[in-house]
Amino acid sequence: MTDRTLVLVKPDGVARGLVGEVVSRLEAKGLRLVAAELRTLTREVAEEHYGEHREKPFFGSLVEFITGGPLLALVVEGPRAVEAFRALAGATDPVKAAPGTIRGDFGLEVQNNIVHGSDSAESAAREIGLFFPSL
Ligand code: DAT
Ligand code: MG
Repeated sequence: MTDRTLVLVKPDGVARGLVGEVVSRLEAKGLRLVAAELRTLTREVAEEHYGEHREKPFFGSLVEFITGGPLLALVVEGPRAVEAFRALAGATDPVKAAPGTIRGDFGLEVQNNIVHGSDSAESAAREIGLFFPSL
């Protein structure tokens, strides 16, 4: 069974030149690119994407950050793609993320944690629909 997940190389990752590193790691793992687009999110799309965090104290800052520059949106597929990419990304807090993961190797701050990966099949379907409605 082939699953799909939404991956974002967030604005910090794009600005730091980590696009190649992220794509190379997920391709090396065996995940396959289905769609890719560099774009700057509108506030509306950002608030929708992070809707589950609307009541959190960091929500305003998170929306500013994610709309603050171009990001790379990817749809990738493969067996257990959601779980596979979350494992490559590492824990949300890059200081706690294991070395060898993307966040563990390249990040220091919770907000600026380089990548997003959908956290469940349901989230993946919702997020892919938001970013790539034609898929
Ligand atoms: P993840 O991106 O690992 O799925 P999440 O869904 O809990 O994590 O949070 C979404 C993003 O919000 C996360 O990538 C970084 C930011 N974030 C989470 N917790 C935070 C906190 N305590 N302070 C600041 N930013 C936070
Ligand atoms: Mg999440």
